[in-house]
Amino acid sequence: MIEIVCADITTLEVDAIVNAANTSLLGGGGVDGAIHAAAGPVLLDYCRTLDGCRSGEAKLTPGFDLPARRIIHTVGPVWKGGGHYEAPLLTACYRNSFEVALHYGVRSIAFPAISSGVYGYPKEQSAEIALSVMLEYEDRFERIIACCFSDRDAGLYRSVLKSLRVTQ
Ligand code: AR6
Repeated sequence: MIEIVCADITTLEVDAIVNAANTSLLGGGGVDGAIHAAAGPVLLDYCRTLDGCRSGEAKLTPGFDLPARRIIHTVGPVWKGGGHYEAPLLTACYRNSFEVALHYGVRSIAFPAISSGVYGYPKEQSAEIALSVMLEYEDRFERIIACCFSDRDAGLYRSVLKSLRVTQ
């Protein structure tokens, strides 16, 4: 079951939230900054032990002070015009996050719109990738939440999901 919500992902009570991190895993701005601020400084200490994360891969930490039990950190591609493996890398972010989640028994998971902020991925194309992979995994989770950060983004997600379901 895929739910599209407009919310601050740090407030969601789910088994795991996904972080749109960078390769250092040592924090940053955007959703990454919000997650580190809400989880507390012990998250940074834990992340220092992980030796970073490559683009497309995913690593798990506890949620610490968050309502979510766990955080799955993934690193989206920086948009460079579309000819630099951005689409397969973004697809890998969602797939690898789901695979890590399944491995740890996660039943409810929330994703931000990975790469669609500072990393500049065009919003509609990133929504198509996000929702296509969510549809692949829909039957294996109780809740999959696409957590948008504006009503406009949530509207885009709703229309993309509708068209993907029609063509399925
Ligand atoms: N809850 C949900 N979504 C959010 C929140 C939030 N609290 N805050 C922002 N968003 P971005 P990226 C949305 O830039 O493009 C960091 O510095 C935002 O509106 O956070 O993958 C990292 O350290 C956008 O739709 O991530 C990296 O260096 C989406 O989250 C870099 O940014 C992603 O925007 C990663 O860039």
